[in-house]
Amino acid sequence: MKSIIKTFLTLSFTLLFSNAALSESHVIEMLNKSGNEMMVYSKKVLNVNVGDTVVWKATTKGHNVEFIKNGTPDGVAKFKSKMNVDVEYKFEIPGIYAYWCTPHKAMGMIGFVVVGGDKSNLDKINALRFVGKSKKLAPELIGQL
Ligand SMILES: [Cu+2]
Repeated sequence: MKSIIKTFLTLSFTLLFSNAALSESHVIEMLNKSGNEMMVYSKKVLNVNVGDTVVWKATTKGHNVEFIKNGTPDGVAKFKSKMNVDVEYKFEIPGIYAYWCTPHKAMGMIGFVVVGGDKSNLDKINALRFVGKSKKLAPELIGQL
């Protein structure tokens, strides 16, 4: 009986930890200022695994997260968070996700998440139209994907 319990516990722990290793949580801060940059996400390019969650923290107010139209893999629903609050998103579909902060999209507040190392929608990402300061920044970031 004792050995059965021991086996059960060992198995439970193994499952628990392998699960934790499979799906991670990543944090990106939404900031008014970082070094000498204004209006930025703390990580502009992030690679995650399928099933991982990203939490965008409203470290400073006045920001949000909006997936750019045609800037996500096929089958991903429209996503636009409320202003001023922490927001999280679980990435289930592989591919490149391009997003921006709605009020600061022309100030370079853009970001990219690559899910599962899948860059099959890179052509669509390259075809996106960015505005203002983001016009120059976007190709630089896309080059890092
Ligand atoms: Cu913003």
